[in-house]
Amino acid sequence: GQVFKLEDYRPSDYLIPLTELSFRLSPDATEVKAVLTIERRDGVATTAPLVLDGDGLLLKKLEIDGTPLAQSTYTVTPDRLEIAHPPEAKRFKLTIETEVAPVHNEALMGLYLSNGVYCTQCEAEGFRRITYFLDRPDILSVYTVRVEAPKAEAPQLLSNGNPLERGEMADGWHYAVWHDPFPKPSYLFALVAGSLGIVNDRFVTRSGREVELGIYVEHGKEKLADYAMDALKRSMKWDEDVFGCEYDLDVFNIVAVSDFNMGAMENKGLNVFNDKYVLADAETATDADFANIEAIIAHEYFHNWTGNRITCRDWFQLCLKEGLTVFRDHEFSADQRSRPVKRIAEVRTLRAHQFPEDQGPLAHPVRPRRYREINNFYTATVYEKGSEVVRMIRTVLGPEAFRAGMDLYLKRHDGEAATIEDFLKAFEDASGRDLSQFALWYHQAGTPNLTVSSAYNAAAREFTIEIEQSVPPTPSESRKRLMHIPLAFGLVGADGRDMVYESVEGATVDDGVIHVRKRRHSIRFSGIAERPALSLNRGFSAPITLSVEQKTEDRIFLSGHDSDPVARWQAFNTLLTEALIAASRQIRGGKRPVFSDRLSALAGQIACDDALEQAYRALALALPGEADIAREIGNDIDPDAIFAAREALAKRIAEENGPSLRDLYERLRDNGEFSPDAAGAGRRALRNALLDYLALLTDGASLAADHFRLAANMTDRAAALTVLAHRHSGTPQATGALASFESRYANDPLVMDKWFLVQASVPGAQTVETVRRLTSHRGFSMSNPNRVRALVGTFANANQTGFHRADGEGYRFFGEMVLEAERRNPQLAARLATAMRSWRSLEAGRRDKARATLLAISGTEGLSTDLRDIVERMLA
Ligand code: B3K
Ligand code: ZN
Repeated sequence: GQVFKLEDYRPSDYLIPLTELSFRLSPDATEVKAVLTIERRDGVATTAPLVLDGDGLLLKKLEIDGTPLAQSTYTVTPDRLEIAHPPEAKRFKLTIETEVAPVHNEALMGLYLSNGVYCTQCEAEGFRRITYFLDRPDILSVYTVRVEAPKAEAPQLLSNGNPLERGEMADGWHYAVWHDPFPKPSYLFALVAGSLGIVNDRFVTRSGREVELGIYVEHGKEKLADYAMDALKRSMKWDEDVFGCEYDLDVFNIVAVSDFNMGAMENKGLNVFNDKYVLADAETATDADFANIEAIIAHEYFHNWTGNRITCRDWFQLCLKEGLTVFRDHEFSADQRSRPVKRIAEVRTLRAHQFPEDQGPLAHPVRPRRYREINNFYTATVYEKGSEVVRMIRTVLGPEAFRAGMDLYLKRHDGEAATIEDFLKAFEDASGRDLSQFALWYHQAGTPNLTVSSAYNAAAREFTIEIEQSVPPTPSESRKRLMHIPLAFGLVGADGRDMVYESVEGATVDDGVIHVRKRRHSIRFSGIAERPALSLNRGFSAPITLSVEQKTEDRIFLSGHDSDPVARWQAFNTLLTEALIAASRQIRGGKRPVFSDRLSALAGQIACDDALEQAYRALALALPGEADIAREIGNDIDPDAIFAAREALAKRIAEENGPSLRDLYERLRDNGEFSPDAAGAGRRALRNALLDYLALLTDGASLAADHFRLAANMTDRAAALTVLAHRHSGTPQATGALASFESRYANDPLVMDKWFLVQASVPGAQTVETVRRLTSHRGFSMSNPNRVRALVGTFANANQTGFHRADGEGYRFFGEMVLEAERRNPQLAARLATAMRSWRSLEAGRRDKARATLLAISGTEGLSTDLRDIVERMLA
């Protein structure tokens, strides 16, 4: 396939200042008429051909300035329209008529039907599946859109911008016209038409603009959109307060659809959402669902400035809008909920998704230089690491200079398609600082590692930290340059307070941050009265790995005393990880695992320490996941040994602390109204974390069964169901709970996804058969991405012992599913396939079997560019 390269970027010869579209909607023959005002760019020769992108299009009519084009003056294929000799005039009007079939569009890109609702998805290159166009993000155009449909089938007709006009037509049809005054790239175009329930509200911006808010959902689901609406209004207010960004149209609409390739899409004034991230109430959604809805509603709304008003020059700049907008939604959630708890959750997500990507065959820089299929670059690296890089800019510059840089960026590039260089320049100009070494975070792939040791010299009252940085090689980048790593730290004294030093040499240290810029730093602090415990990467100031020589004593101390909650959590998590790695080695060597008494005692203390936030305690009690442990081990992975080690430690913690955990569990019992806020969620998280341990003790199954039966909300019900299915699989309690859940929610596909998910993640060799059987369940469908991700995605990503079954059956089944998904929806299949990205770190037997599956996929004829790209990179 073709490789697109950053260095090949050049501006288009032609621009499209105005785009007028009209749609006559019908499931198998929608007529699309595009009237494009085309303008030759200054200095471009009149002989330059006009080449428009298409994808599977059928051309019905072509005119320039009202005159049909002679066959000999253009060439057309489904994927390309070339007009060899456009008019000599600087501006002309090109009219293109195409016909598309939404009902047959199973790739869910372009115009398609979801549950009878017409909707679009154009990012990254879906607009070319609607009409021929310069389908690239640096072509900004003002759109006017007319939509026509039978009124009975589609009472609601929506597009971007403000509503201009609507009216009746013959034969029961009607129309609506929308106008979006803000020039935008084609990937932000959207259209929705259908019969939907509406939730309305209003927001008045700080300068007094009255904005009509609308959330469109399936009829009967209106109540389930209340939380999303509330989150939207809070987002609008927060963006004004924190970033000075105000909304700019008279309406803001959100539509929830059930067939969607990702979470949601930020189309100007008309966000389209996967309904999973809109619909929620206590009965059907977990606390995690509520938190996701809040974050994604905010994320898409925040794109209005970071993405829409300022968009990307080309797709290599994707992190310009995504990394920045993730950073903004993280900050929003931190402000709405608990900042430390949010940050710990971010760290866990980054480690679980971005680290394995960065440390495996799919590694790429936050701003890639090459791609074969851009849809495969909506990755954890672009999004999550991209957000970490923005966070580090704030750490390096400080909050005031950061805000000044953001203001300058927004002002300077409003209405433009910008680059990462533009973004960094705004911060350099606003702060007077040089970010050239820092910029490597965008350009260089791989997770940097810092090796750290320290020594205390009592006589000299000096504390010395030795730091060495390295960046491991990644595909096509074997030699790495030295990075600028802002490492937040503290020297924790015996009283738990940070010690104050008199002077420091060996690196720039300011405001609790060591600026690591060289290969090696030897940093000496003077005036230190006693040996401190060293707290590193506080607040997770840099997305790196640390190899720290540190006494267990110090880690235990920091687990109880570090004033930085993230580092405190990290200290305990490191203790757990080290114990689990050692135990899995013992198990592999045929021995019984040994754990120290102090570790389980510490777990009990943290669980019961009422001075700590409940959500924090829940996070601390969650043992490192099997995949986390595998990543830390690095190679020759045996998932069964890791699983056994984790089970043994959980059991040990439960047994050592049984009565106190049980007592706390009782004290946390729910009594009163459900509230999805952080405090309520924290209490439930802690209680459910306790249940997970208590379920390992005698009568655990009946305790979990009671928890399930008495649950008054989905968080508790799903937690109990998981404990029963995972820890007491096959017992009457587990079987009964699964059956009762199924009958209660049989008609609610989003809740049934949880039922699929729970069963797909049951540890052990037999789950592959369960999952295979569930693919024939009447609630399952290979053409709905949420269903596929809940069942097949969960099996591959969240079931280490099932997926990595020693005989390779997990991989074989998965390979079949990927190919099955691929026939309809290449994007979904490619994303699914990335679950195999860490195959090389497995022990030899599994590695060979995983490889055989990847080879079988790559040997399949007629593979999509999407899947081929992923599989070939994984095999390279
Ligand atoms: N910008 C979209 C993602 C589009 C993915 C295209 N394959 C959602 C978001 O990041 O907000
Ligand atoms: Zn985004």
